[in-house]
Amino acid sequence: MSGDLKGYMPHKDPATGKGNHIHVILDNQPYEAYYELGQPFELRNVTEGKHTLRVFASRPWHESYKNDGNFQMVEFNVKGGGDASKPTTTKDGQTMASPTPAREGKDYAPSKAGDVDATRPLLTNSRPKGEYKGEDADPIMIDFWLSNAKLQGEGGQYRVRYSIDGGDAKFLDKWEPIWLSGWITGKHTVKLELVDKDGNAVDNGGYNSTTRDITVTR
Ligand SMILES: [Cu+2]
Repeated sequence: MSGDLKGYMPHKDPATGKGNHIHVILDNQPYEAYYELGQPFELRNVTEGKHTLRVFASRPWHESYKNDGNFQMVEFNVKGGGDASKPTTTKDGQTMASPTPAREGKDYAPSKAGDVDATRPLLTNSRPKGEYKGEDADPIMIDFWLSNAKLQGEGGQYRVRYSIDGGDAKFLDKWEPIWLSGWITGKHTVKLELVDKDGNAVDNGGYNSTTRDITVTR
């Protein structure tokens, strides 16, 4: 589903905490939301090396607009960057990339740009992410951005494969969000990958396969 972006204006309604916003993705990390374009979006403590930023406009419920041109990726280099043992954050302290090495017994790879080619098929994972509470957890939306690739249901040769909690692979053959119900309380993983018609992973700098950890509470 696309939509008319004419007059699109990001803004968080203070009363509801919701509104149109831009999803901003550092490297291949979960996105952060950018609501107020009148204020700069700052990245703090970005580590040394090559990075990418990806951005696209989204709706209050986090579904991305899939219009032509509603996606940009830029690459940039940081010299003498931040402290890798601390997270990369926005100016408000939202995490854009986790610190390395271990936190909570988990190993994180340093957040660096992959060897990504902006002209090749690229799957950008958008939702789900983070914590879901109460009615927000039923259903939970899976949504992604797709560049330079057409899915099978739309006359192309690619498929998006997903699995929940390491379970059976399922396929998305249209570029549109799906909503899944029936999540039990606790932690879950959602893996999303771009594959070709034979089910082989289509790599692009490591960005086309992502696993997100989410938490469902009631
Ligand atoms: Cu969002």
